Amino acid sequence: MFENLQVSIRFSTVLGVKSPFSRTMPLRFQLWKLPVLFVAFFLPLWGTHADDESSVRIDIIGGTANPVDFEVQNVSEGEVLGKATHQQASLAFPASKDWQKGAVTILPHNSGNIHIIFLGPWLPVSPGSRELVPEIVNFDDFTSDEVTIHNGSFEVVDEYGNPKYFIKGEIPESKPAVDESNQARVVEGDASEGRRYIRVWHNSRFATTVSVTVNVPVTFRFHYRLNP
Ligand SMILES: [Ca+2]
Repeated sequence: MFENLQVSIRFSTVLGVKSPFSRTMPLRFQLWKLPVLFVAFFLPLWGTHADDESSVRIDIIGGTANPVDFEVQNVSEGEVLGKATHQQASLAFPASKDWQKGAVTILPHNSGNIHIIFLGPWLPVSPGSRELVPEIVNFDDFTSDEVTIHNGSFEVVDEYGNPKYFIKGEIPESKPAVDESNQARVVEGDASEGRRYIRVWHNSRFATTVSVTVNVPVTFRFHYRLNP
């Protein structure tokens, strides 16, 4: 969970920087307009255990300025990594190279914004190593019946080719380096829904922000697979 803690701290730092965009705009609009090259919302921590190599990961962080407390109520075919805290959870879902459905339900204890981060498993090449196996995974069709999600099918891209309403985060001094071969990006082709989906790994990922309401359970659904 220390890893997640650092995620939260770094994310707060990034969001604490005054945006050149209107301060009256909702947070999610500021987020997707931030220059993607300078957005890195976590620092790595070199723990003692690796995630399952055949898995995808979703991290949920309970906002920044007015943190949202929440609990994880249900996870489909997946598990909560470590111990979820009241403001953050890291979830792993077993994956194959075929698209499959996943879901997670949370119960917010107050209203506000939460961040959903799509990434791959944390896989050091050896115990204690900073170098990771870049396991690339795919996500598509991110939906919810209870809250508004913008561009959850990743069909709309911005001028950088990134999905609108999402921000890209990359680990500084990533090993291996983030480059064209492994950078988080939108892929066109064998999508689960529509024409496009995202590929990400642990050190290069996308995140989006959604607004939640106190005591209204929210189920997030998505499709995922290991990169074929
Ligand atoms: Ca899609």
